[in-house]
Amino acid sequence: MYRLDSFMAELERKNPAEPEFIQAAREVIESIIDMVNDNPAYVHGKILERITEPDRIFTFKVEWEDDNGDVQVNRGYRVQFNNALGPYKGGLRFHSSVTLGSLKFLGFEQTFKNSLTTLPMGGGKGGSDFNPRGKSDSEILRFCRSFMTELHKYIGPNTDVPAGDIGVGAREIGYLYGQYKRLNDENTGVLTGKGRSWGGSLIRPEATGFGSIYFANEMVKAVGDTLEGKRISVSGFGNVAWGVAMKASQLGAKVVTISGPDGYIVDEEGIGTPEKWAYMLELRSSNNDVVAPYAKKFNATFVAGKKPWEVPVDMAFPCAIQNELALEDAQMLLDNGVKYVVETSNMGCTADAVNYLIDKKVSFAPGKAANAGGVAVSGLEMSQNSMKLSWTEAEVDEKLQAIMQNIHTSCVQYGTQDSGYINYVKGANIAGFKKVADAMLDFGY
Ligand code: 2IT
Repeated sequence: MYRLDSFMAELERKNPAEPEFIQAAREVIESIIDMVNDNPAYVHGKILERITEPDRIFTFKVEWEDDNGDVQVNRGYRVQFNNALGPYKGGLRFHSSVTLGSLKFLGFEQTFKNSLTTLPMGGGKGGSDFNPRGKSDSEILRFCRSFMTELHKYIGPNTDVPAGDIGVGAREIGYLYGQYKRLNDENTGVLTGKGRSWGGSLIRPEATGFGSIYFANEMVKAVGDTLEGKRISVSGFGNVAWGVAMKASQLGAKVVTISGPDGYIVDEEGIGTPEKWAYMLELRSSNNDVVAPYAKKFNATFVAGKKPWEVPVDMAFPCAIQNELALEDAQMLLDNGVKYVVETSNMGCTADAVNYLIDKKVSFAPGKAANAGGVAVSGLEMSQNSMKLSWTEAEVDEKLQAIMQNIHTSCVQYGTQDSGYINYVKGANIAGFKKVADAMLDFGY
């Protein structure tokens, strides 16, 4: 019989100074502990101890030369968290906030997210504390080459398949894949998010944002509502925010904000034209990490140094980074009438923000459900690479929609309360956990 407090105390003792990992683990374990305690095979099989321990972790030195000829040293990581359901799968994050603890939280979340997609993928995550901001293209190239020179020893198309995440987009995947090919002399699906002409899946760049809107579309339908005419705030301005802005607009909603480390933009006309979407990509590829220039270009408002959660909206989509939406932000959103919060970044909301929103019966989707479209299309890219064929954009999009609908159905199945309120956190955690845990028991120890 597990007790939450004593289990969490022991987990904290074993993983000191890793607050994000502990936060992610607590959220999952709170949701599943009653179900686990009702199942003697889980309790006897020590499933919680086993599922919170990564299979293995690699850390390595990444030496590279900057444009001044100075040698720089960063730390690289790959956390192979759990491969019960398939090869380790999950992105690489290049960001100054990267630590072992943050990648353990991401690898842990990824395990359940990947399970929710129903595709055969285990969970992993990697990256580096390398900060791409202000780096030249050749510095990025040299860093990626050095990173892969070490990483290639630990990955493979049937064992561990990394992809992009914050700071790792198509350009970085190109440089990483190029070095992998030099070292291994093979063309395989060892990375996803590849370029379209060399094995990439159509709509992989759009997939996380599109998937999140497809999920949101199911959320509104579940309560007899529609996306048509909804006012939406989005944080971030990268790949994910871009996909959300495009698909939301196509389905009749209006995205009125994006944000960066410098502050946020309010565009009352909506970020709804191809020109604006193209400009988001331009801002991102400049590597300056700012959104302020958008205001000048499109006659919008820039609010310096703040997050967009003070803007009144019907739906909020955190799309930047973990813990970007705190309790006071959730309170402000609700005071201004928010009906739905769709966490599209990984663990974008703090624990007390999530608890508050659920307590107030706001329809809240956790990242592992709402943002699973990205890794789902990665899974489809792996299938295409294995079969040596390529599906059309329409085929991939159709599969993505079906997967997001299916994840929503799983959340409803395991998360609907007697009152009819859908607790998506509980639903996603139970549905994601069960498949991984059952496979682990099938395998013995
Ligand atoms: O957080 C995520 O799901 C990702 N960064 C995508 C991972 C992947 O393997 O496509």
